[in-house]
Amino acid sequence: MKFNRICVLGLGYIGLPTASMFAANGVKVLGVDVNPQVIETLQRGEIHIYEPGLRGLVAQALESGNLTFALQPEPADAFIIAVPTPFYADKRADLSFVRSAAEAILPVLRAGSLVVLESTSPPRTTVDVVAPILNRSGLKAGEDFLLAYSPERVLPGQILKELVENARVIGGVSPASAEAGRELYRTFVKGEIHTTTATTAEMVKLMENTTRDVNIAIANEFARLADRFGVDVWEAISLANLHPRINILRPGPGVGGHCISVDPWFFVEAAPDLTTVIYAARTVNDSQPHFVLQLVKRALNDLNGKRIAALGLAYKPDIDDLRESPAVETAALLAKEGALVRTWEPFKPGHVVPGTRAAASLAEAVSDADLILLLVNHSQLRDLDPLELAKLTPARLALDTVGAWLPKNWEAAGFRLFRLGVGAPD
Ligand code: SAJ
Repeated sequence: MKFNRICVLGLGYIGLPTASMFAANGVKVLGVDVNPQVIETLQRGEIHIYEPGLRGLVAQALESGNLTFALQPEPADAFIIAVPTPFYADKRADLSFVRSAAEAILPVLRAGSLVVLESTSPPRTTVDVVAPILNRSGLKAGEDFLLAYSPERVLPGQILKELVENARVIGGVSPASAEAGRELYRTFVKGEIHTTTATTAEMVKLMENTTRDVNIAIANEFARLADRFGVDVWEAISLANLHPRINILRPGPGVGGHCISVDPWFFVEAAPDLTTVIYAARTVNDSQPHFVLQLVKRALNDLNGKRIAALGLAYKPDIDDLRESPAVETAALLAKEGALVRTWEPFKPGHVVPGTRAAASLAEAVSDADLILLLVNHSQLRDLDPLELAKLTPARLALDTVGAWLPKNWEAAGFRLFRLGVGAPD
Protein backbone atom coordinates (compact mmCIF):
# COMPACT_ATOMS: atom_id res chain seq x y z
CA MET A 1 0.00 0.00 0.00
CA LYS A 2 1.27 3.47 -0.85
CA PHE A 3 0.98 6.27 1.68
CA ASN A 4 1.33 9.57 -0.18
CA ARG A 5 -0.72 11.68 2.15
CA ILE A 6 -1.54 11.14 5.81
CA CYS A 7 -3.43 13.03 8.49
CA VAL A 8 -2.33 13.08 12.13
CA LEU A 9 -5.06 14.09 14.57
CA GLY A 10 -3.82 15.55 17.87
CA LEU A 11 -0.56 17.51 17.88
CA GLY A 12 0.67 16.91 21.44
CA TYR A 13 3.67 15.01 22.83
CA ILE A 14 3.03 12.06 20.48
CA GLY A 15 1.17 13.47 17.49
CA LEU A 16 3.56 16.33 16.73
CA PRO A 17 6.75 14.23 16.76
CA THR A 18 4.99 11.50 14.75
CA ALA A 19 3.65 13.93 12.14
CA SER A 20 7.07 15.60 11.81
CA MET A 21 8.86 12.27 11.54
CA PHE A 22 6.64 11.13 8.64
CA ALA A 23 7.05 14.51 6.92
CA ALA A 24 10.83 14.48 7.37
CA ASN A 25 10.77 11.05 5.69
CA GLY A 26 9.04 12.25 2.53
CA VAL A 27 5.32 11.76 3.31
CA LYS A 28 2.85 14.65 2.85
CA VAL A 29 1.35 15.18 6.31
CA LEU A 30 -1.58 17.28 7.46
CA GLY A 31 -1.28 17.86 11.21
CA VAL A 32 -4.70 18.45 12.76
CA ASP A 33 -5.58 19.88 16.15
CA VAL A 34 -8.87 21.22 17.48
CA ASN A 35 -7.07 23.97 19.41
CA PRO A 36 -6.67 27.05 17.14
CA GLN A 37 -3.84 28.37 19.36
CA VAL A 38 -1.81 25.21 18.74
CA ILE A 39 -2.31 25.53 14.98
CA GLU A 40 -1.39 29.25 15.01
CA THR A 41 1.76 28.59 17.04
CA LEU A 42 2.88 25.82 14.68
CA GLN A 43 2.08 27.85 11.59
CA ARG A 44 4.32 30.63 12.97
CA GLY A 45 7.14 28.04 13.09
CA GLU A 46 7.09 27.79 16.90
CA ILE A 47 6.22 24.81 19.08
CA HIS A 48 3.96 24.64 22.13
CA ILE A 49 5.60 21.72 23.99
CA TYR A 50 9.12 20.98 25.17
CA GLU A 51 10.88 17.81 24.07
CA PRO A 52 14.61 17.62 23.29
CA GLY A 53 15.24 17.83 19.52
CA LEU A 54 11.59 18.40 18.61
CA ARG A 55 12.00 22.03 17.55
CA GLY A 56 14.66 21.03 15.00
CA LEU A 57 12.62 18.12 13.66
CA VAL A 58 9.51 20.28 13.19
CA ALA A 59 11.62 22.94 11.45
CA GLN A 60 13.09 20.29 9.14
CA ALA A 61 9.60 18.93 8.35
CA LEU A 62 8.28 22.44 7.62
CA GLU A 63 11.25 23.26 5.39
CA SER A 64 10.65 20.10 3.37
CA GLY A 65 7.19 21.49 2.54
CA ASN A 66 5.65 18.16 3.55
CA LEU A 67 4.08 19.30 6.83
CA THR A 68 1.03 21.57 6.96
CA PHE A 69 -1.50 22.21 9.71
CA ALA A 70 -5.28 22.57 9.88
CA LEU A 71 -8.20 22.41 12.30
CA GLN A 72 -10.03 19.69 10.33
CA PRO A 73 -8.82 16.51 8.59
CA GLU A 74 -8.89 16.09 4.81
CA PRO A 75 -9.06 12.90 2.70
CA ALA A 76 -5.85 10.88 3.13
CA ASP A 77 -4.38 7.41 2.63
CA ALA A 78 -3.97 7.04 6.40
CA PHE A 79 -5.26 8.77 9.53
CA ILE A 80 -3.43 8.54 12.85
CA ILE A 81 -5.34 9.42 16.01
CA ALA A 82 -2.99 10.61 18.77
CA VAL A 83 -5.31 12.49 21.12
CA PRO A 84 -5.25 12.35 24.93
CA THR A 85 -7.24 9.79 26.95
CA PRO A 86 -7.40 11.38 30.40
CA PHE A 87 -9.62 10.15 33.22
CA TYR A 88 -12.51 11.72 35.11
CA ALA A 89 -12.32 12.52 38.85
CA ASP A 90 -13.77 9.05 39.58
CA LYS A 91 -10.95 7.44 37.49
CA ARG A 92 -13.18 6.38 34.58
CA ALA A 93 -11.54 6.81 31.17
CA ASP A 94 -12.56 9.94 29.28
CA LEU A 95 -12.79 8.83 25.64
CA SER A 96 -14.40 12.03 24.41
CA PHE A 97 -11.27 13.12 22.47
CA VAL A 98 -10.99 9.70 20.78
CA ARG A 99 -14.67 9.80 19.86
CA SER A 100 -14.52 13.31 18.42
CA ALA A 101 -11.35 12.48 16.44
CA ALA A 102 -13.11 9.45 14.90
CA GLU A 103 -16.15 11.65 14.16
CA ALA A 104 -13.92 14.25 12.47
CA ILE A 105 -12.53 11.53 10.16
CA LEU A 106 -16.02 10.27 9.26
CA PRO A 107 -16.81 12.78 6.47
CA VAL A 108 -13.41 12.32 4.75
CA LEU A 109 -13.03 8.55 5.12
CA ARG A 110 -12.65 6.76 1.76
CA ALA A 111 -12.69 3.08 0.81
CA GLY A 112 -9.19 1.62 1.19
CA SER A 113 -7.96 4.22 3.74
CA LEU A 114 -6.19 3.13 6.93
CA VAL A 115 -7.11 4.52 10.37
CA VAL A 116 -4.72 3.92 13.28
CA LEU A 117 -5.51 4.72 16.90
CA GLU A 118 -2.38 5.44 18.96
CA SER A 119 -3.96 6.90 22.11
CA THR A 120 -3.63 4.66 25.17
CA SER A 121 -7.12 3.24 25.55
CA PRO A 122 -9.15 0.75 27.59
CA PRO A 123 -9.30 -2.79 26.17
CA ARG A 124 -11.64 -3.12 23.15
CA THR A 125 -11.80 0.64 22.39
CA THR A 126 -10.76 0.15 18.73
CA VAL A 127 -13.38 -2.53 18.15
CA ASP A 128 -16.21 -1.27 20.38
CA VAL A 129 -15.83 2.54 20.18
CA VAL A 130 -13.84 3.61 17.09
CA ALA A 131 -15.09 1.02 14.56
CA PRO A 132 -18.82 1.72 15.18
CA ILE A 133 -18.27 5.47 14.71
CA LEU A 134 -16.34 5.01 11.45
CA ASN A 135 -18.83 2.40 10.20
CA ARG A 136 -21.45 5.16 10.17
CA SER A 137 -19.78 6.21 6.91
CA GLY A 138 -21.43 3.22 5.26
CA LEU A 139 -17.99 1.61 4.86
CA LYS A 140 -17.13 -1.36 7.09
CA ALA A 141 -13.98 -1.57 9.24
CA GLY A 142 -11.69 -4.40 8.16
CA GLU A 143 -13.58 -4.87 4.89
CA ASP A 144 -13.96 -1.50 3.10
CA PHE A 145 -11.35 0.39 5.06
CA LEU A 146 -8.49 -0.70 7.33
CA LEU A 147 -8.44 -0.10 11.10
CA ALA A 148 -5.61 -0.76 13.55
CA TYR A 149 -4.36 0.07 17.04
CA SER A 150 -0.69 0.87 17.57
CA PRO A 151 0.34 2.07 21.02
CA GLU A 152 2.88 4.81 21.46
CA ARG A 153 5.54 3.60 23.92
CA VAL A 154 8.06 6.42 23.89
CA LEU A 155 9.59 7.85 27.04
CA PRO A 156 9.15 11.60 27.53
CA GLY A 157 12.60 13.18 27.22
CA GLN A 158 13.67 10.56 24.66
CA ILE A 159 10.71 10.63 22.30
CA LEU A 160 12.56 11.22 19.02
CA LYS A 161 15.04 8.42 19.59
CA GLU A 162 12.48 5.92 20.89
CA LEU A 163 9.97 6.72 18.12
CA VAL A 164 12.48 5.40 15.60
CA GLU A 165 14.26 2.68 17.58
CA ASN A 166 11.60 1.06 19.79
CA ALA A 167 9.87 -2.13 18.72
CA ARG A 168 6.35 -1.35 17.58
CA VAL A 169 3.16 -3.40 17.96
CA ILE A 170 0.36 -3.02 15.40
CA GLY A 171 -2.96 -4.70 16.08
CA GLY A 172 -5.48 -4.82 13.26
CA VAL A 173 -9.22 -5.46 13.25
CA SER A 174 -8.25 -7.67 10.30
CA PRO A 175 -4.87 -9.13 9.26
CA ALA A 176 -4.82 -6.77 6.25
CA SER A 177 -5.30 -3.79 8.62
CA ALA A 178 -2.30 -4.83 10.72
CA GLU A 179 -0.21 -5.39 7.60
CA ALA A 180 -1.09 -1.93 6.26
CA GLY A 181 -0.09 -0.47 9.62
CA ARG A 182 3.26 -2.22 9.40
CA GLU A 183 3.89 -0.69 5.96
CA LEU A 184 2.92 2.76 7.20
CA TYR A 185 5.26 2.81 10.22
CA ARG A 186 8.07 1.17 8.24
CA THR A 187 8.49 4.69 6.77
CA PHE A 188 10.65 5.65 9.74
CA VAL A 189 10.61 2.89 12.41
CA LYS A 190 13.90 1.01 12.62
CA GLY A 191 12.82 -1.24 15.52
CA GLU A 192 10.98 -4.50 14.90
CA ILE A 193 7.30 -4.22 13.98
CA HIS A 194 5.04 -6.98 15.28
CA THR A 195 1.48 -7.49 14.09
CA THR A 196 -1.41 -8.84 16.16
CA THR A 197 -5.08 -8.09 16.90
CA ALA A 198 -6.26 -4.62 17.92
CA THR A 199 -7.35 -5.70 21.40
CA THR A 200 -4.07 -7.53 22.05
CA ALA A 201 -2.16 -4.38 21.13
CA GLU A 202 -4.31 -2.34 23.50
CA MET A 203 -3.61 -4.80 26.29
CA VAL A 204 0.14 -4.82 25.58
CA LYS A 205 0.35 -1.11 26.20
CA LEU A 206 -1.73 -1.22 29.38
CA MET A 207 0.20 -4.24 30.67
CA GLU A 208 3.54 -2.44 30.24
CA ASN A 209 2.54 0.62 32.22
CA THR A 210 0.61 -1.38 34.81
CA THR A 211 3.61 -3.62 35.44
CA ARG A 212 5.76 -0.57 36.06
CA ASP A 213 3.16 0.89 38.42
CA VAL A 214 2.92 -2.34 40.42
CA ASN A 215 6.73 -2.57 40.60
CA ILE A 216 7.00 1.00 41.89
CA ALA A 217 4.22 0.32 44.40
CA ILE A 218 6.14 -2.61 45.89
CA ALA A 219 9.24 -0.39 46.16
CA ASN A 220 7.15 2.24 47.96
CA GLU A 221 5.72 -0.38 50.28
CA PHE A 222 9.24 -1.64 51.03
CA ALA A 223 10.16 1.97 51.92
CA ARG A 224 7.31 2.08 54.44
CA LEU A 225 8.34 -1.29 55.91
CA ALA A 226 12.00 -0.23 56.16
CA ASP A 227 10.92 2.95 57.92
CA ARG A 228 9.03 0.89 60.49
CA PHE A 229 11.77 -1.70 61.01
CA GLY A 230 14.70 0.72 61.34
CA VAL A 231 16.26 -0.26 58.00
CA ASP A 232 17.71 1.80 55.13
CA VAL A 233 15.58 0.76 52.15
CA TRP A 234 18.13 2.11 49.63
CA GLU A 235 20.81 -0.17 51.01
CA ALA A 236 18.38 -3.10 51.23
CA ILE A 237 17.25 -2.60 47.60
CA SER A 238 20.79 -2.42 46.27
CA LEU A 239 21.64 -5.64 48.12
CA ALA A 240 18.45 -7.42 46.93
CA ASN A 241 19.17 -6.29 43.36
CA LEU A 242 22.42 -8.27 43.41
CA HIS A 243 20.20 -11.33 42.98
CA PRO A 244 20.24 -12.22 39.28
CA ARG A 245 16.45 -12.30 38.91
CA ILE A 246 15.51 -9.31 41.09
CA ASN A 247 15.25 -5.68 39.96
CA ILE A 248 13.42 -3.59 42.55
CA LEU A 249 12.63 -0.06 41.34
CA ARG A 250 13.06 3.17 43.31
CA PRO A 251 10.70 4.35 46.02
CA GLY A 252 9.76 8.04 46.01
CA PRO A 253 6.96 10.50 46.71
CA GLY A 254 4.60 8.66 44.32
CA VAL A 255 3.92 8.03 40.66
CA GLY A 256 3.05 10.86 38.31
CA GLY A 257 2.84 11.69 34.63
CA HIS A 258 -0.02 11.19 32.25
CA CYS A 259 0.65 7.48 31.62
CA ILE A 260 1.60 5.24 34.51
CA SER A 261 -0.64 6.93 37.05
CA VAL A 262 -3.58 6.79 34.63
CA ASP A 263 -3.42 3.66 32.48
CA PRO A 264 -3.86 0.97 35.19
CA TRP A 265 -7.25 2.51 36.00
CA PHE A 266 -8.41 1.51 32.49
CA PHE A 267 -8.07 -2.13 33.54
CA VAL A 268 -9.73 -1.49 36.90
CA GLU A 269 -12.68 0.22 35.24
CA ALA A 270 -13.02 -2.47 32.57
CA ALA A 271 -12.82 -5.40 35.02
CA PRO A 272 -13.07 -4.37 38.69
CA ASP A 273 -13.61 -8.00 39.72
CA LEU A 274 -10.23 -9.07 38.26
CA THR A 275 -7.87 -6.28 39.28
CA THR A 276 -7.10 -6.65 43.01
CA VAL A 277 -3.32 -6.24 42.67
CA ILE A 278 -3.57 -3.42 40.12
CA TYR A 279 -6.01 -1.52 42.32
CA ALA A 280 -3.86 -2.00 45.42
CA ALA A 281 -0.76 -0.74 43.60
CA ARG A 282 -2.59 2.39 42.44
CA THR A 283 -3.77 2.99 46.01
CA VAL A 284 -0.25 2.66 47.42
CA ASN A 285 1.30 4.98 44.83
CA ASP A 286 -1.51 7.54 45.07
CA SER A 287 -1.16 7.67 48.87
CA GLN A 288 2.61 8.12 48.84
CA PRO A 289 2.39 11.96 49.14
CA HIS A 290 0.52 11.35 52.43
CA PHE A 291 3.39 9.13 53.59
CA VAL A 292 5.79 12.00 52.80
CA LEU A 293 3.51 14.35 54.75
CA GLN A 294 3.89 12.09 57.80
CA LEU A 295 7.68 12.11 57.39
CA VAL A 296 7.73 15.92 57.29
CA LYS A 297 5.49 16.06 60.38
CA ARG A 298 7.88 13.73 62.18
CA ALA A 299 10.88 15.90 61.26
CA LEU A 300 9.22 19.20 62.26
CA ASN A 301 6.89 18.01 65.07
CA ASP A 302 4.22 20.55 64.18
CA LEU A 303 3.63 21.92 60.68
CA ASN A 304 1.78 25.05 61.68
CA GLY A 305 3.67 28.12 60.50
CA LYS A 306 6.79 26.09 59.67
CA ARG A 307 8.64 27.21 56.56
CA ILE A 308 9.39 24.51 54.03
CA ALA A 309 11.49 24.88 50.87
CA ALA A 310 10.05 22.25 48.49
CA LEU A 311 12.63 21.51 45.79
CA GLY A 312 11.32 20.10 42.50
CA LEU A 313 7.73 19.88 41.22
CA ALA A 314 8.06 17.87 37.99
CA TYR A 315 6.65 14.35 37.87
CA LYS A 316 10.13 12.91 37.29
CA PRO A 317 13.76 14.05 37.01
CA ASP A 318 15.09 16.49 34.43
CA ILE A 319 11.86 17.32 32.62
CA ASP A 320 9.43 20.24 32.89
CA ASP A 321 6.22 18.17 32.90
CA LEU A 322 4.08 18.64 36.03
CA ARG A 323 1.10 16.51 35.03
CA GLU A 324 -0.22 14.34 37.91
CA SER A 325 3.01 15.11 39.75
CA PRO A 326 3.24 13.68 43.29
CA ALA A 327 5.65 16.52 44.13
CA VAL A 328 2.93 19.06 43.36
CA GLU A 329 0.46 17.09 45.45
CA THR A 330 2.89 16.85 48.37
CA ALA A 331 3.54 20.62 48.33
CA ALA A 332 -0.21 21.32 48.28
CA LEU A 333 -0.84 18.85 51.13
CA LEU A 334 1.82 20.48 53.31
CA ALA A 335 0.31 23.91 52.71
CA LYS A 336 -3.15 22.59 53.56
CA GLU A 337 -1.79 21.29 56.86
CA GLY A 338 -0.59 24.77 57.84
CA ALA A 339 3.03 24.85 56.59
CA LEU A 340 4.35 27.89 54.71
CA VAL A 341 5.63 26.27 51.56
CA ARG A 342 7.92 27.90 49.05
CA THR A 343 8.53 25.83 45.91
CA TRP A 344 11.45 25.87 43.50
CA GLU A 345 11.10 24.04 40.18
CA PRO A 346 14.18 24.82 38.05
CA PHE A 347 12.42 23.70 34.83
CA LYS A 348 9.29 25.83 35.48
CA PRO A 349 10.32 28.62 37.84
CA GLY A 350 7.04 30.58 37.77
CA HIS A 351 4.69 27.68 38.43
CA VAL A 352 2.50 28.26 41.49
CA VAL A 353 0.99 25.32 43.39
CA PRO A 354 -2.24 26.45 45.08
CA GLY A 355 -1.61 27.47 48.70
CA THR A 356 2.16 27.83 48.22
CA ARG A 357 4.52 30.50 46.90
CA ALA A 358 6.84 29.96 43.93
CA ALA A 359 10.42 31.12 44.47
CA ALA A 360 12.29 32.72 41.58
CA SER A 361 15.53 31.00 42.58
CA LEU A 362 16.88 28.28 44.82
CA ALA A 363 18.40 30.94 47.09
CA GLU A 364 15.01 32.59 47.54
CA ALA A 365 13.28 29.26 48.23
CA VAL A 366 15.61 28.34 51.08
CA SER A 367 16.32 31.85 52.44
CA ASP A 368 14.08 31.56 55.52
CA ALA A 369 13.31 27.82 55.55
CA ASP A 370 13.04 25.56 58.58
CA LEU A 371 13.30 22.43 56.43
CA ILE A 372 14.60 21.67 52.93
CA LEU A 373 12.43 19.05 51.21
CA LEU A 374 13.74 17.30 48.10
CA LEU A 375 10.84 16.03 45.97
CA VAL A 376 12.40 15.39 42.53
CA ASN A 377 15.75 13.85 41.65
CA HIS A 378 16.67 16.58 39.11
CA SER A 379 20.45 16.38 38.43
CA GLN A 380 20.99 19.95 39.59
CA LEU A 381 19.21 19.29 42.89
CA ARG A 382 20.92 15.93 43.40
CA ASP A 383 24.29 17.63 42.91
CA LEU A 384 23.66 20.48 45.36
CA ASP A 385 26.64 21.07 47.61
CA PRO A 386 25.28 21.05 51.19
CA LEU A 387 28.16 23.28 52.35
CA GLU A 388 27.13 25.95 49.82
CA LEU A 389 23.45 25.50 50.61
CA ALA A 390 24.11 25.91 54.34
CA LYS A 391 25.35 29.45 53.59
CA LEU A 392 22.00 30.32 51.92
CA THR A 393 19.59 29.02 54.55
CA PRO A 394 18.94 29.01 58.29
CA ALA A 395 17.47 25.47 57.89
CA ARG A 396 19.41 22.66 59.49
CA LEU A 397 16.81 20.00 58.72
CA ALA A 398 16.52 18.32 55.32
CA LEU A 399 14.31 15.52 54.03
CA ASP A 400 15.25 13.57 50.90
CA THR A 401 12.28 11.65 49.41
CA VAL A 402 14.13 10.30 46.36
CA GLY A 403 17.35 8.75 47.69
CA ALA A 404 19.58 11.44 46.17
CA TRP A 405 21.62 12.94 48.97
CA LEU A 406 24.57 11.33 50.75
CA PRO A 407 23.96 11.49 54.53
CA LYS A 408 27.63 11.95 55.44
CA ASN A 409 27.99 15.04 53.22
CA TRP A 410 24.86 16.65 54.61
CA GLU A 411 25.72 15.82 58.18
CA ALA A 412 29.23 17.21 57.68
CA ALA A 413 27.62 20.46 56.50
CA GLY A 414 25.59 20.66 59.72
CA PHE A 415 22.25 19.31 58.50
CA ARG A 416 20.13 16.64 60.13
CA LEU A 417 19.12 14.61 57.07
CA PHE A 418 15.91 12.56 57.11
CA ARG A 419 15.36 10.15 54.22
CA LEU A 420 12.26 8.43 52.85
CA GLY A 421 12.52 4.72 53.52
CA VAL A 422 15.12 5.02 56.27
CA GLY A 423 13.93 4.17 59.76
CA ALA A 424 15.67 5.18 62.94
CA PRO A 425 18.25 2.48 63.77
CA ASP A 426 18.14 0.76 67.19
N1 SAJ B 1 9.13 6.28 39.24
C1 SAJ B 1 9.43 5.88 40.53
N2 SAJ B 1 10.37 4.90 40.71
C2 SAJ B 1 11.03 4.34 39.66
C3 SAJ B 1 10.71 4.74 38.34
C4 SAJ B 1 9.75 5.72 38.16
O1 SAJ B 1 8.85 6.37 41.52
O2 SAJ B 1 11.89 3.50 39.92
C5 SAJ B 1 8.10 7.32 39.03
C6 SAJ B 1 8.63 8.55 38.30
O3 SAJ B 1 9.25 9.45 39.21
C7 SAJ B 1 7.35 9.11 37.71
C8 SAJ B 1 6.55 7.84 37.38
O4 SAJ B 1 7.13 6.81 38.14
O5 SAJ B 1 6.63 9.87 38.66
C9 SAJ B 1 6.53 7.45 35.93
O6 SAJ B 1 7.83 7.65 35.31
P1 SAJ B 1 8.46 6.63 34.25
O7 SAJ B 1 9.79 7.14 33.86
O8 SAJ B 1 8.39 5.26 34.81
O9 SAJ B 1 7.45 6.61 33.03
P2 SAJ B 1 6.71 7.71 32.09
O10 SAJ B 1 5.33 7.89 32.65
O11 SAJ B 1 7.52 8.94 31.89
O12 SAJ B 1 6.66 6.91 30.70
C10 SAJ B 1 6.01 5.64 30.68
C11 SAJ B 1 6.94 4.63 29.96
N3 SAJ B 1 6.44 3.28 30.18
C12 SAJ B 1 7.25 2.29 30.67
O13 SAJ B 1 8.41 2.49 30.96
C13 SAJ B 1 6.62 0.94 30.81
C14 SAJ B 1 6.99 4.95 28.48
O14 SAJ B 1 7.71 3.94 27.77
C15 SAJ B 1 5.57 5.05 27.90
O15 SAJ B 1 5.58 5.38 26.52
C16 SAJ B 1 4.86 6.16 28.64
O16 SAJ B 1 4.77 5.78 30.01
C17 SAJ B 1 3.47 6.34 28.02
O17 SAJ B 1 3.30 7.30 27.26
O18 SAJ B 1 2.59 5.50 28.25
